[in-house]
Amino acid sequence: MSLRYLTAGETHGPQLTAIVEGMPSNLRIDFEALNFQLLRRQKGYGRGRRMQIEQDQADIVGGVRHGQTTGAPIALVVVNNDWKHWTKIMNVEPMEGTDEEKRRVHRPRPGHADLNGGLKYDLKDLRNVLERSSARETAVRVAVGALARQLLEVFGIRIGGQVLRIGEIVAPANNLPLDELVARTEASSVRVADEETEKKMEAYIDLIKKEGDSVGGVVECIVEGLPIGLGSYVQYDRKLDARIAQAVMSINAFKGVEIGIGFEAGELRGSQVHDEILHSEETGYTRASNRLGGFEGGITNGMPIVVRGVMKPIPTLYKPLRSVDIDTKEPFNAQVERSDACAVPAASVVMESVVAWEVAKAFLEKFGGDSMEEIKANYDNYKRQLENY
Ligand code: EPS
Repeated sequence: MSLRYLTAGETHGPQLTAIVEGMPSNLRIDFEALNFQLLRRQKGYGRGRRMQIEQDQADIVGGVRHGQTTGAPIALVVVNNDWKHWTKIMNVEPMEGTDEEKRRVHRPRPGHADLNGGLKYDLKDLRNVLERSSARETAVRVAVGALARQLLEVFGIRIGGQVLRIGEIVAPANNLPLDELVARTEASSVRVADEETEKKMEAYIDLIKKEGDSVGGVVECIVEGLPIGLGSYVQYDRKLDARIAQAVMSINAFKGVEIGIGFEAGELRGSQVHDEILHSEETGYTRASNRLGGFEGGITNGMPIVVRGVMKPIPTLYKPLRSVDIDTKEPFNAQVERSDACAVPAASVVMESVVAWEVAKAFLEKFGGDSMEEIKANYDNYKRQLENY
């Protein structure tokens, strides 16, 4: 059985829930490390008031006993503190009362799922759409990704990320070792490696906020320590780079993804793009560069995976945009709602998490077994096979 998960829950409902299936038995769970990932997602300059209400924590309510996985499905819960302000509006029981009391939403916000979702599911209260399409759901996806990270860490696979752009402000290119990149971005309010850029980004977010606007950006994720051979060219849905692209595009507000040099490959010559093959006794096969971001033929080539994603500006604006009321069909200017001016630093953590998940899934497809011991034996055996190739 391959690794899979589903999530449920609304942004102002009681909790977010995930069920993760296919994790092997005997993986030791580091609860502190799990919650550290949730804390990372909550930080970031430019978040709104909601993040002051929440103190996300993932509670495991199935599949783990005495600190270790049992092989059974793992159930994860992230409670919404804000729920206590919404118990009536979001109650699962029928609710008497006026539209005003129910806080019915009938004015779709451009850029959100509101209108499309209302039409598709025939929902006259757009709250039923926005509650589920909210990026709040990424809290539990980060918890799921944190489990994947813990599995990968056992095999020396490590993940980091950085913000490369927020609106007009671009971070200078760097080629930092992963440890240093992680240390620097962890210390940064906007998850950027360069302090001067951090200040510029903060000032830019302040400006955007003052103008009642929002801003997006570009984030990068790096995965190191991978064996050659995850994913496959033999079938379209086994290409790991394609699966990572799907996962990144599934993050709320993401509009594009690239691997390695990505779109730049369309501008360059073949001789400027491909990564030359080297070999030595100690390292085995390696590459002189990593422009293809760790993939050829949808298979890892042993170089770090480098993925970038672009997040559009959050569509909930203080600045009005034109829309149409679904009751009256009359135009109106979209109303003021609480919002984040910029959630790009948080999105960087979400991207690391969804990439971790896809890599862990491909890892278990290659080395799959029901227990960590079985997987380790398969992994060691494959390593020997590579050494003798
Ligand atoms: C979100 C709107 C805001 C964000 C929320 C995502 O929430 P609210 O509507 O309660 O102000 O804070 O993000 C989170 C709650 C989170 O945990 O990231 C949206 O509309 O997508």
